[in-house]
Amino acid sequence: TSPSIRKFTNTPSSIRVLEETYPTDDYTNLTPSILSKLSRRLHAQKGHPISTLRSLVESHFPDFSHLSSLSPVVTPYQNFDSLSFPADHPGRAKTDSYYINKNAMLRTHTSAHEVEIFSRGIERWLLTADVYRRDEIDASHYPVFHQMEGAKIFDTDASSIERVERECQLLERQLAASNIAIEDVQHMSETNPAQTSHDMRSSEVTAKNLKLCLNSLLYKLFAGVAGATKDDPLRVRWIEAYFPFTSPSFEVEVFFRGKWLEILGCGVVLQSTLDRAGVANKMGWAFGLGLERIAMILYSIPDIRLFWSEDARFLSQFTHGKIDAFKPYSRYPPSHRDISFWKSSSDMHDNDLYDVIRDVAGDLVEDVAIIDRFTHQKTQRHSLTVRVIYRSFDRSLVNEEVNVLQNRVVSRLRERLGVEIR
Ligand code: FA5
Ligand code: MG
Repeated sequence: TSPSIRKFTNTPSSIRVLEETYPTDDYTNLTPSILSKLSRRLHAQKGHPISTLRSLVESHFPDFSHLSSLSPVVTPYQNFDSLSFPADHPGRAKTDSYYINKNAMLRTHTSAHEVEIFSRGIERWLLTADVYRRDEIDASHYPVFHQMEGAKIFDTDASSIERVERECQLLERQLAASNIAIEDVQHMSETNPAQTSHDMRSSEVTAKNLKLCLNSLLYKLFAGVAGATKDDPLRVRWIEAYFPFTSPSFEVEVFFRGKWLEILGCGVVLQSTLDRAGVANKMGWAFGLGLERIAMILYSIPDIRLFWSEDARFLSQFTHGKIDAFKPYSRYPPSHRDISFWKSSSDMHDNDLYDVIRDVAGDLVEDVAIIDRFTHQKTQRHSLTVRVIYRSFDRSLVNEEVNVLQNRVVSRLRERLGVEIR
């Protein structure tokens, strides 16, 4: 919680997370709504789209170790320092991540386990896990989601690199043109360089192998996507990216419902990560897939909240191992409510607002948009106008009920964030 929240709430002196008790401190910002998600493990729920997607990806990498039961509670060292995040990286802030206390947090990405897994001597692996981030509220963002990390490392001598190159040639031959159009980007560039400790050729071969392995997965996953044809193919593009723990780095985006949707990040593993894991003599690549984003495309699922539904009308549509387009059940009308308020201090973060709304309204909130912001000339106070859209998947919300939710949001914003309603 930001200092502004702490001032207005009484955090208990300890909290229980997955059967363990932790002391709280001024980092503690886990909310009940997030705590309730820790035991769900959608990736292990047979028949659930996230679990089927995981099986499909695992079957594409049969000679990799398949891991899926590492605890979501990690140290900031694992999540950030072991991956060379700088001390002032914004991801470390309490406004962006969920902390149990200063020394324990919920992982924000599966990369948090890279050093640990490489140091066990595993050279090719996939890890599926739930990850947690304080983020905006809309159809493709949810504070809990699932990632699948994949990594492969190998020896750096000439004959090992040649072997990786031969594998590239084989993969290139297998990748046939189809109803998917993939736009590539350079393996390396001035803004996306090889690491100083790598020679150019090894780095290029590693980046190329990474892209081919992922393209081959994308062809397999997306070949059957409804609507794509040879003449009007599904569009996929590679772009340059930046991560503190890879170089060169890339992201992949898919054109979905009129927008480019980012589905994965990846790159050549930073040598310092491998040094920390005690495998300094190897090099290789890693990727992190956003499973909900990919499943939304594959199953034609319009809203990320649906993955958390326990409604039989959602769950009964899926069979383990099969991808069938989701048949949306009747959409009920949305209701929106606006709130305008003065912030209690300038360090209140938008994510504090989103957490309070999520905590009150759960999955009945579909979207939160900040529609106006200004600073009062004389008093320098900050004002926000926020539009909250409520909608249930299961039933029509009556006005009365939306009013009750909205009143609860308003009083919670007062209590927890000290805002003054305008
Ligand atoms: C990462 O998390 C990196 N750890 C990925 C990586 C792994 C890079 C290994 C290099 C090497 P990023 O923050 O971009 O990167 O998230 C990865 C994917 O998770 C995104 O592409 C997106 O598909 C998904 N994602 C991110 N935020 C959300 C969210 N709030 N809700 C749903 N999916 C999300
Ligand atoms: Mg990204």
